Amino acid sequence: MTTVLTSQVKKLSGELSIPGDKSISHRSIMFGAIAKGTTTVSNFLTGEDCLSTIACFQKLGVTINQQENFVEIIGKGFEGLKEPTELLNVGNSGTTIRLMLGILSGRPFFAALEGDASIAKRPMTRVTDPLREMGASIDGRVNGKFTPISVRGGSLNGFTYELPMASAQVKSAILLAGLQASGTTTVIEPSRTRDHTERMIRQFGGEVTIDGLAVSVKGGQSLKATHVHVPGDISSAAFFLVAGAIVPNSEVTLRNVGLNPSRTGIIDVMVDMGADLHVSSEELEAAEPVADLTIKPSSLRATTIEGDMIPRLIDELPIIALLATQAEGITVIKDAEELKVKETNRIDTVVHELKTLGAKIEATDDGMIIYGGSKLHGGRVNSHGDHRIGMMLAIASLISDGEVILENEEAISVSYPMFFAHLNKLIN
Ligand code: SPQ
Repeated sequence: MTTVLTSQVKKLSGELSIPGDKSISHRSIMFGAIAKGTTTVSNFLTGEDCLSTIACFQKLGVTINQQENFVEIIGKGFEGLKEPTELLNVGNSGTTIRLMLGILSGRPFFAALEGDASIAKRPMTRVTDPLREMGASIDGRVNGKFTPISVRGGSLNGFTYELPMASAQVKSAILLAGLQASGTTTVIEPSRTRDHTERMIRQFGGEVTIDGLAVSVKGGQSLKATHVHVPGDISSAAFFLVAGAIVPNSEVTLRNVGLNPSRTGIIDVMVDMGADLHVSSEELEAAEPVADLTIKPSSLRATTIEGDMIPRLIDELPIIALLATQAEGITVIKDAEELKVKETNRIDTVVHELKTLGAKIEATDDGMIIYGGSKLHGGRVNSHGDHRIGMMLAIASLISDGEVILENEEAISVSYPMFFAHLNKLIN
């Protein structure tokens, strides 16, 4: 679908309650399914990716009742999962396929997984290689590199694995397999990535040991059902944080945003760039910390984003690139080659689409160089089927001085189905 975006906006004002975190919503279904008892989930994200996770577990024989953003999962433990009679379709969701491969590796049955055209291009050997090393039989296109992928699980051996890249999905897949393996499984990360899986193991009554960059689980643990309240997704809030920082005269408050330190790189970078960002009503004791965020425009300066910071804001880099077009000076993003294997090659799509709107931005091998102080103009842009690119372009349009037409707008519903409704609430 093609849509004409709102441009030349004079100000944004008001407050939003940010929808549930995508990463935590996926994991709440998965842990509910492998735990024993009835798990309830509130503020579940009803984005297409998380609905794919529900559909996959239903095909594995798990009873899941969903009513809007409240979900009930009747878990019967790992052993309650049944051989599916149909293909498991993960849609556009990398998290679903990679974490499910970890779960299915320990199950003594056959399952086959597929996804959409974007999933078919995303690398899977990062999970299939270590899971095979643990003992799972996995096959797939190009020797297990791409979907469709089949897995015949069984008994697994615990092991120690040094992650070649910073990836929470790979870490989580191995930990989920490790919970079913003999002995202890340890994952050593090159940089700390989001730790929602580790937190959820504890929330469901399991044990996980964290020693620096090493995360270990013992096999044979039994998880117990619980209630999960999903905090607002900071990756969704990021679009309105940047919008509030670059649209003149704005004041926007975002309620209940998840502030897990492994995800708050966007806040650190925005503050470093001079953003007028205020954190209030912090609740740090919950399984996942939350707070309200208020943002107003201010003069912004360029920055360099690299190293251990990258995994803490990997999904926010497209919208940070837009922010950097409005800062004074040259912003450099380095060490972010993982951007190339997301829903699109996000280095190429960000650079190409922002250039169409008049930004001065260059792609590098592992990131981007963004020249600040650009005036954006109208143009015809494309999400390329990537939700984060679509939302970044919708925010860019707000400060463009001509008409912006967005192609493939529907991709946005993967993570933020009410995105345009929320944006319009702030414009009016
Ligand atoms: O699920 P998917 O498609 O991989 O989603 C993305 C996103 O932009 O929403 C990445 F494209 O988020 C990933 C994130 O980049 C979600 C995630 C998780 O829930 O564990 C971890 C990150 O991926 P990775 O590969 O760095 O582990």
